[in-house]
Amino acid sequence: MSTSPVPPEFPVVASAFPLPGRLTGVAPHGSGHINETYLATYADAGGERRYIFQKINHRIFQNVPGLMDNVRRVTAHIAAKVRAADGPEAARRVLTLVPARDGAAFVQDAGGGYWRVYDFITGAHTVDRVITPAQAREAAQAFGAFQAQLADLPGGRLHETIPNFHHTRSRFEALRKAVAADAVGRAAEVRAEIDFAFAHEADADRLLGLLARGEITERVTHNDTKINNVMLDDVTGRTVAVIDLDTIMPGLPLYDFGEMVRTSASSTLEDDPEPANMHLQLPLFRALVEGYLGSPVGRVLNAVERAHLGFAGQLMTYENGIRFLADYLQGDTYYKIRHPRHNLDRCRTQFALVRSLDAAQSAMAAIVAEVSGSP
Ligand code: ADP
Ligand code: GN1
Ligand code: MG
Repeated sequence: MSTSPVPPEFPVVASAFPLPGRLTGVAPHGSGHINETYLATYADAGGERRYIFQKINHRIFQNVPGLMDNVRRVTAHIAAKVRAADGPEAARRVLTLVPARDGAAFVQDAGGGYWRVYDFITGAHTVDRVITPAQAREAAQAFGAFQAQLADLPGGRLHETIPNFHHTRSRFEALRKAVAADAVGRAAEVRAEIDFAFAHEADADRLLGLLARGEITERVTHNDTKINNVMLDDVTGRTVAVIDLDTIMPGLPLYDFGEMVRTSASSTLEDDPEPANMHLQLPLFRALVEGYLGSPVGRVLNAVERAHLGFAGQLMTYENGIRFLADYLQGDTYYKIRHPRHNLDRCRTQFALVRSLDAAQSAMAAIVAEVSGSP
């Protein structure tokens, strides 16, 4: 899939939402791999207002009404909490859906595409890469606090917006199928990556085994805790809000922490074309552990979960690597790509990080023990 410019149906879609004033500009926004995100500006005599329009990728999210039901429940629940705690700041601390004119949380365009609108969170930004331990600590604290906010979400189990999303065994079987089918004739070229993936197969079952034996617990988790899914204040650098709520569903806290390690304790971007640039940065890992264990979630993690914080990083990095590899083998049908070898670059750089994480398991365990033991 490649990135698309603002589509021709945009004005009709925009007119379905009761936004004040006149649409004065719209442009693609952000660097997400799945949805199409646009920043739209409206103006009237009172000034300018900005909104985020998103066309939801419904080839990937096949139950959009269910997904939007999750988003509505989660945002309403968090909004009630931040209104109580944060007063006037509350509007920035959670995504706020703008209902369509008919009151629905989304609209469908003539081609069947699904669209939603959020208030633009002002005075904040996202980063694609963590540079300082302070940023890593902040992100981990934010995702930990976010998960704690959802611990008492009423209304029953959330929809699984992508079934088996972090079921690494299923991801592995999908790769095996993609290799066997070799739909676009790329398998020979990536033999080394396939061999690496197959050699690490046993890892796919480790957390699933702990879950099956009741040693770790399912909770409501974010499941996509990439650093660019947390908005940071332009002035203070502190967390404003956790965003990208499409994959919130039952999951494991270790998936959330592991995904943070992958994106926030690494030395370069996930798609760096030079895998040798990619390795674990232990000071950033330490900051993540401090932030996560210091957040309200730290109080609910058991000893088994703590003991697997480092492994979780390795597993999520492996999982992303095999997903990128499977997509490359299938002809790039899932992630947005900017060039033909993009998924292969991503895969190779993820596997470099898996190696680095594997080599650092005991160093990571020592850090977790040290941070857990400190007052
Ligand atoms: P994707 O699922 O494609 O990653 P996201 O929901 O994460 O989509 O949005 C992509 C980017 O758009 C984010 O990384 C962020 O920079 C920006 N963004 C999303 N929602 C908002 C918002 N309400 N206010 C300001 N920026 C936003
Ligand atoms: C996708 O939507 P985005 O860009 O935040 C993907 C994640 C991957 C990530 C890899 C729904 O996240 O699972 O970890 O790319 N989201 C989905 O960068 O598949
Ligand atoms: Mg995102």
